Amino acid sequence: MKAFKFALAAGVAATVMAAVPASAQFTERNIRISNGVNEDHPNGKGVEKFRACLTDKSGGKLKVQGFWGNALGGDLQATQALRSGTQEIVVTSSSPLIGILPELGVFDLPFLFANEKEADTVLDGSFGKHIDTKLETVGLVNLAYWENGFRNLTNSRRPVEKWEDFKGLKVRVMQNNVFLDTFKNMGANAVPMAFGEVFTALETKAIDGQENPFVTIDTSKFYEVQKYLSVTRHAYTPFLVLYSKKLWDGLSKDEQAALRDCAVVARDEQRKVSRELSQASLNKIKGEGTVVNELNAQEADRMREQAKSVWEKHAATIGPETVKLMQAELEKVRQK
Ligand code: 2Q2
Repeated sequence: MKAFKFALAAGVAATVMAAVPASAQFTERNIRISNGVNEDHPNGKGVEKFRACLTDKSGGKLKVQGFWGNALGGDLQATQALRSGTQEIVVTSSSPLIGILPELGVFDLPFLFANEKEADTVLDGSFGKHIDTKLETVGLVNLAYWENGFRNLTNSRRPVEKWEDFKGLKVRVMQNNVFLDTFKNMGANAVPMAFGEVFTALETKAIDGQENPFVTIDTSKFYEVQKYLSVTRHAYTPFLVLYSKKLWDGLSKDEQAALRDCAVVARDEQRKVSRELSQASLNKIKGEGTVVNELNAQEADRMREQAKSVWEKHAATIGPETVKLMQAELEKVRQK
């Protein structure tokens, strides 16, 4: 009986391990993923999928540990930890990293993408690869582009229905010159600030407003300290899923392949959840008493016109070649 039980247990183990070829090289590793957002953000589901996929591919050798709400430091700080090789992964907006790689500023250009399809096609195609190659030169391996989402303005003072309504509003922006100028250009008093400080700054009225996608306004509870939400969709800044190049170079080919594949499997899940939650988050924010306004088509056009000078001003710093390549890719998507 004992022998039978043993054989059974060994059989089960053999079935579990069958997915991983005997020749595959995996070492026991603990992979830390830093997030600025909270775990109920779609990134939570993304990290869950990433973990399950890696368990599968590595026979349980690659273990994933998620950290939430800036527990391992803000986006920039965590990214620097990757560059010095003391931390494995950060899921970060591209925007706070333009000091490290100016080309990333292309994603901050106001009204760049019109919809999710444009964003997905450009990010998952050759333009995304163009940026990935540049990221490697600064010590960062981008595994995939996840969704942050279209950004919308919230504030505690008044509904913003046309660009003149920005006048005098003290709005937190990411630590990024393109955003700083976009909001200054609208007449706002733009204040660059790390994400982790935003809730308290809104609560204490040190600032009037901020801008983020619905899911972040929901999961970071900004609606609790904001009265108005204007659906401006003024930018779509992607999330990068970055791995420390220093640590990456010490991984086996099998480990690298598993990490890349799983970040993409997780991306599809993360985007799906993000898009589903977006509407639910908006409903929740409304239900909590936030006054929501859409922009009418004419005012949206005027805002886009007003933002054009920001493109002109920043093309040189971002790199004219990168801006042109982005425009060419967008034209291709729009012709389809
Ligand atoms: O407004 C922001 O700073 C956000 O979009 C954050 O960059 C983003 O949510 C990250 O902190 C993600 O972990």
